[in-house]
Amino acid sequence: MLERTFILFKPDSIARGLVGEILSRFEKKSLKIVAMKLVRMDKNQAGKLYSIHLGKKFYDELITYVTSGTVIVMVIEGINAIRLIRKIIGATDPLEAEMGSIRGDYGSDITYNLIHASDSLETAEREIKIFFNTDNVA
Ligand code: 3AN
Repeated sequence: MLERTFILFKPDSIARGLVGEILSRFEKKSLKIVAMKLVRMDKNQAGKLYSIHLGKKFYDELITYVTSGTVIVMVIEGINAIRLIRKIIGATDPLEAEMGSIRGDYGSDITYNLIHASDSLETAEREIKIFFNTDNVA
């Protein structure tokens, strides 16, 4: 099924100059960028994005981190895009992520893990709306 998913390049992927490398892996799998922008997230947006983690012990560190610098948000489209991108990215914890995945190859810390991708169609719809006016997404 043709799906759209929400992707966020976290501050460490930008600081480390890994955006092009990561994006090219998506493009080589025939995934298409349909919307993209640079954002400095505020606490309100970060709180909405990570609302399911509210109250967990890593929550404050996660919010501080994702609001610490510029991020890139995008909508990516492709066949089975949600599962495909989660596979390309690898497990949340870089120690668990398979070599060959983005976090397996470049990640070293569970908080500073480079990139976020939606885990379901419902989540993607909710997350896209936090950052994009969906009337303007091609
Ligand atoms: P993913 O980004 O793989 O979808 P989520 O949505 O479960 O993972 O977690 C969101 C973010 O919260 C992760 N990318 C990571 O930065 C952070 N996180 C998740 N679990 C932990 C944990 N046990 N310790 C520290 N940070 C965590």
